Amino acid sequence: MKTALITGATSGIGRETARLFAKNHFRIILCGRREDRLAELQDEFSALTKVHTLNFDVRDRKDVEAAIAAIPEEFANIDILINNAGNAHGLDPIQNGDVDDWDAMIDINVKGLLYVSKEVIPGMVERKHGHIINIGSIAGKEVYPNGNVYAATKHAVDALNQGMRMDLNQYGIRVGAINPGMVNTEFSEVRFKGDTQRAENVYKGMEPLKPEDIADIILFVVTMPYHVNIADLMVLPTAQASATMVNRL
Ligand code: NDP
Ligand code: 8X3
Repeated sequence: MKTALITGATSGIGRETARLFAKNHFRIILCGRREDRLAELQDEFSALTKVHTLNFDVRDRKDVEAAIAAIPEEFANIDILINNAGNAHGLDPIQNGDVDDWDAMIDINVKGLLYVSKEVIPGMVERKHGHIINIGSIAGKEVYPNGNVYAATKHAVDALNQGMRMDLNQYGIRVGAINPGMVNTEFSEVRFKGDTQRAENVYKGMEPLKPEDIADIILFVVTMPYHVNIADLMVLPTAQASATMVNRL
């Protein structure tokens, strides 16, 4: 039974990946800040597999260290790390950007990913075995107007994905990124700070990806034979051709 640690498992892509992993009998460690949701998911998935939950904010380095260090023995040998926790905060021209939003995105999407990786990688190195999947974005491949800092964080994820793959190559660890386009999750609600109307408009007149679509791809990636590493994958809704080109009805 493989063990997978999924950050951002309380919503969207992370939650659907957790659900699919549970159905496929992976042992899962679910991380997030919303404790009530973690408890619900633990209840739901425990009927299917072994589940452990970790409640921490990826921005808090000490909490990340303590939570991962305290993982029970049964879950301690992590085979798969899904670096998924992340969000956009705001969509503003650089001259109007909110510095708190910038801090949040840099601290969560980049530093948080590093803090978690730093705690999980040594075990993989020791075992000479492991698989890290970094959830990037189309925004890690191209920049779009007002996407400035979010795109910078996802470009950083793209760079870290390449760097991790190089540094961990000698230990036989697989590292790859999945870079989605528009996925209908809580992402836009978070970006627009709870403005549900504005969030819904993002997907108006087009069919976005569902988080289940990305979960299916993650399952495919992690179940390929070990000599196969899907290093970098971009996944778009059919209606989306680039970050800014979307075919709307
Ligand atoms: P959601 O908002 O639905 O989920 C985000 C997840 O990240 C939640 O589980 C949330 O949990 C967790 N999270 C956010 N901030 C923190 C934090 N400070 N500490 C710990 N966990 C945190 O969005 P998605 O599922 O869409 O996003 C998942 C990933 O996919 C992100 O990295 C995003 O950038 C990327 N992505 C999304 C796309 C989209 O269109 N939806 C497209 C391309 C990439 P909690 O709040 O409980 O802590
Ligand atoms: C999320 C997709 O286009 O808002 O990463 O950047 S987008």
